[in-house]
Amino acid sequence: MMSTDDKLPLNRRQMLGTSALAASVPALGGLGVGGIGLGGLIGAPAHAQETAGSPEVAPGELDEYYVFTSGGHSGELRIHGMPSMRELIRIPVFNRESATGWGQTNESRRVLTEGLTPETREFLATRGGVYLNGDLHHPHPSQTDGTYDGRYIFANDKANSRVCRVRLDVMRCDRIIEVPNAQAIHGLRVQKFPRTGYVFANGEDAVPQPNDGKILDDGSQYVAIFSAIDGDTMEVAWQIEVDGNLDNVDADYQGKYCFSTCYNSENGLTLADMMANDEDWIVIFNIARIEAAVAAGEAEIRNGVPVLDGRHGSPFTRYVPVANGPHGINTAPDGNHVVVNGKLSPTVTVFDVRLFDDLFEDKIQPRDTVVAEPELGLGPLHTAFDGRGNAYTTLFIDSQVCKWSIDDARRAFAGEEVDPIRQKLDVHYQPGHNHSSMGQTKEADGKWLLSLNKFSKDRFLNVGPLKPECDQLIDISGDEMRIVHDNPTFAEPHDATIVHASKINPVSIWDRADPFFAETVRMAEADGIDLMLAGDVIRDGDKVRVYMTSAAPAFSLDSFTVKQGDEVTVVVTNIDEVEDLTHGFAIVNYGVNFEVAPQATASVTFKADKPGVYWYYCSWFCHAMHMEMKGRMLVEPASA
Ligand code: CUK
Ligand code: CUA
Repeated sequence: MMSTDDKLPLNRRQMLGTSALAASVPALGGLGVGGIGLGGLIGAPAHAQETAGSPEVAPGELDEYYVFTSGGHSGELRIHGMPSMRELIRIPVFNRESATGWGQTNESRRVLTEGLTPETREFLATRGGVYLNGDLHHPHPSQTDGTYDGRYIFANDKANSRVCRVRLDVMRCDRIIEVPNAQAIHGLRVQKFPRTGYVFANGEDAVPQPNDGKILDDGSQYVAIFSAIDGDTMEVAWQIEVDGNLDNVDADYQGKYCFSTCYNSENGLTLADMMANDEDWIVIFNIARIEAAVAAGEAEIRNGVPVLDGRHGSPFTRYVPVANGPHGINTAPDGNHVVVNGKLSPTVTVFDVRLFDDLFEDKIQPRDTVVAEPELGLGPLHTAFDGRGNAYTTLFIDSQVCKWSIDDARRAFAGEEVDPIRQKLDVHYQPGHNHSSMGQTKEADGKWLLSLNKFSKDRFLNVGPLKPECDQLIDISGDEMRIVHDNPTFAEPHDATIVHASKINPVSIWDRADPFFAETVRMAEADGIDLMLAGDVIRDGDKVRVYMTSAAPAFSLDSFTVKQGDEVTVVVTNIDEVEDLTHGFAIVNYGVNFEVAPQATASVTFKADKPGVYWYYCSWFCHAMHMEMKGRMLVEPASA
């Protein structure tokens, strides 16, 4: 195998060594625990108890924060309570989910299919009609004036180039769009000011444009696409072509700029090529200039979306060189500083957004916007903030979190003799993202830090070769960081958002007028059915619509009869009005199951191609007579 070391400048090899990067994953069990000494800063004393933070939430007590955690390649979104770190619920999004019927009910399939391109729908026609996988990395709630407004949470799907929106009132995904032209939507953040507004989404991988069959084995002919999606309409507002690729993204607090990291400025098609150059860059997008050009009709319409050219020399973008292979990019709650995490470089690069106006007016050079570049340790991936001027950067290779002062980093950069590093804390092991409470808003409160570690190794009972990840809760309220809790998580939280509970106000019972099942209500109305009183079977050729209610502990139909070969739609309306009284509807040996929460309607459509007697039953335990909450689907043979 060809060595990538040959292509790297000597200083990079020394700082990190690509071989060290490759070797780090299997070898780091010991390395992470002991740390590799840097000035005695490593490891907070385990006994440090000066600060107030305790993860204990007594039985019956509620957590102070919601944590919206990505499910990675599980495709779902999860909610934990903080500080207990109890997992509260899972919200299916890009995955197929058995308990709720996500991906099976007509209501969820509408969400999963209506935002797909015609080509993708055709592609999926022989594959069950919906994607069965997704890779959700970056869940970010909508903001107004720099803080959470409780409306929505948005997230990306890297695996199938989609962006979703989850309603925070019912905690359900109501819209998924496929982003055309771009491939592998990875970095995602929202516009903070004046509101969301835009959802910014990075197409990580460059492809031929249009990607219609030409292979072009020269990566320099591939183009990556940055997208701004309107969070209200979930339509792509505009796209912009960039040089290189796009990894992570963040936005400013002024509503003027957003910015992405690029780790493949080489447009390489192999690992060696992607790491070839000494430097990559961040690209800064000028939102006002882009909007003006789109409004003036200067964009090319490609697959229904206005696309501008933002490659080098464009008025819409500026490229600022940073060390090879940057990853996370994080705006500080002070509203001015943006931290770019070096990954392959032991440094982070700090930008001051107040200099971006001058940059776009060509009054200063790109690197003049850099105001600090502290060396923190090996493998900086992501940075969080406490609102008191400190930053917390994960060091993947060192298995540490490094706490440092932004102000001191600036002073050191300006030539003063000052060490910006405050503390290094061992985490277990190999942290990716980390998050502070309210830290991605101007209301950062500096209480908690969550380190999302990629490896758990020895921290939990051995469950076989496939191990959980390890999320660690760190008290940052005092001068010293202190780990107070470990919890395992299934594949694979990349990112999380920690929101004070006061910002989120979900309902407990569905509104009958909710748009989520409005289409099904319209279908019933066309059949002359009142869903709250239903117990009907409507035949329409070989289509049969079965309407029933559920009220603990009975469905309104004890049985219904269809013919083999019929296309059957079963519509269940939960008329119970009691909080938490969810019913389910499962048909044995027919592969059907879904959930119907209080006052909701849910439906499923299938072909009754097996004759015989099939019991249906309530699958969500609802009553002392829950076992008896059932009935029979009678499928008469076609020959009868
Ligand atoms: S990326 Cu996973 S550790 Cu997808 Cu936000 Cu950095
Ligand atoms: Cu209804 Cu169980």
